[in-house]
Amino acid sequence: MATTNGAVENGQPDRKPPALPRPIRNLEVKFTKIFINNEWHESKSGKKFATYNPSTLEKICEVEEGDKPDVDKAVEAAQAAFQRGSPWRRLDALSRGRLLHQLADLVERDRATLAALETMDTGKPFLHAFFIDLEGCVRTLRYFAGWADKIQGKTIPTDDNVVCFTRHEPVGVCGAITPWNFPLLMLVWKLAPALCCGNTMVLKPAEQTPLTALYLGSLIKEVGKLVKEAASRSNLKRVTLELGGKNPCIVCADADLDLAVECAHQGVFFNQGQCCTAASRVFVEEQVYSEFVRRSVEYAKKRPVGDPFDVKTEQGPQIDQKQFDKILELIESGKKEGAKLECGGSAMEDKGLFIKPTVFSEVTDNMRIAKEEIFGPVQPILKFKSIEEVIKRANSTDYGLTAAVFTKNLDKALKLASALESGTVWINCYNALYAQAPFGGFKMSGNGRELGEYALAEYTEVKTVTIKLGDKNP
Ligand code: NW8
Repeated sequence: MATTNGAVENGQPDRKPPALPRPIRNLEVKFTKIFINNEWHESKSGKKFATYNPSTLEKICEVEEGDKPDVDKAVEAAQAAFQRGSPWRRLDALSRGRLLHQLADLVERDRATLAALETMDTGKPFLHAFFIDLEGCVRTLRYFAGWADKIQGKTIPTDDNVVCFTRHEPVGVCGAITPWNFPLLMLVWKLAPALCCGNTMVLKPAEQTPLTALYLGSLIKEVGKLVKEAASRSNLKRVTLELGGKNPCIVCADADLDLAVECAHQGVFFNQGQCCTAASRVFVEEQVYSEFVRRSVEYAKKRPVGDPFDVKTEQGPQIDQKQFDKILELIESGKKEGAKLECGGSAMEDKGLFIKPTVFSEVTDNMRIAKEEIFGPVQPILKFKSIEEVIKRANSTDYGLTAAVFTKNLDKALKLASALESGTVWINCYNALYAQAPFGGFKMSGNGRELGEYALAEYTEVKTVTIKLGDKNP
């Protein structure tokens, strides 16, 4: 039943995701070319690059490799599409929103195919690709579709006899470089707010994982109507960045320990540890430290690692050899620097880029595993004695993306929420991301925000219009 503030009691949404379909294992890859202006193009250089399935190390296919001349061509097309008077610029805001909804419909139609492509390309479990990545994509597209006709300025009273108002105009051609850990979801986080504000976009997916981005091109083609303006602008490019993290997860002695253990575990191991949000420094208060470590090790040992198309699998392979080697090197540094290896600590025996869920206890702040972003399935657990101490230690990093706190004490939770230097603080939960809530970094973790109303500011330019009114009365 709905409550007066619009929330749903018990947090149970009406809209239920579809049941998990049987995963498509041997999907034929249809789209491997560069998508510009609603057409498929070969690269100007004639070059291609191969993309590999990280769980089998087999080549999936070859993809046209874009380079500077191809980017120039894409930017020219995006500028032309943004020309004043072009079909895209003449489109009314409601229709812009409808196009984003239609794209969401097509993503839902082809959800199983997109999830299977994502699993082939990244090695992430199909279960997660289907229920997290694709669910997040659809929600983000629909959320920003709704904003398209609600972007508005303000009317500003001044000291003079003028009418002063602002317009929130699209900035123009937006360039986006998207990462390999959530290829489609991170793309949609940029595409949806950019298009809802009326921009055009040039997008470069990571070389490791281009396939879902290309498939989305085919869906955009179905929606039809792409775009045509050139805006000659100064070279002061606006840049928003979402970078790394060494995110503290603070477990107080008064926490619900079952919840804290489970959330800290999922928080660091989710997506093979390849999350900017990874809970990669777990601070546990001394009274519950040994019990927390014991239960976390139990969890890690039980974590099902293996074939990402198997629905029981929670952890697949790392993305590529380079990341795999880097993670194993950091694990070795942990052993050498005197952390206590509780479980894991090496690669799985079978072929592929699988790494055992690894837990280190007795980790201290100066160790490399406590300072460097690992981006792998490694959980470093540290001990703390007081709240003041843990605030200082949690904040003593150049990063500041997310932080989590587990406590039943509301005063403590709010004190930590204000003291922690990060763009997000989760209390008694983890990875609680919503299309409606902004997400981004403090300090070296980045600039600007994605998702929520705040994301619109990154894709719009504010114009002030001031009209002097006549002095004489009519
Ligand atoms: C956009 C994203 C989500 C969503 C739900 C659950 C678990 C983990 C993630 C997640 C709109 C609506 C929902 C997650 C996704 C990306 C990163 C880390 C965690 N996202 N989710 Cl980088």
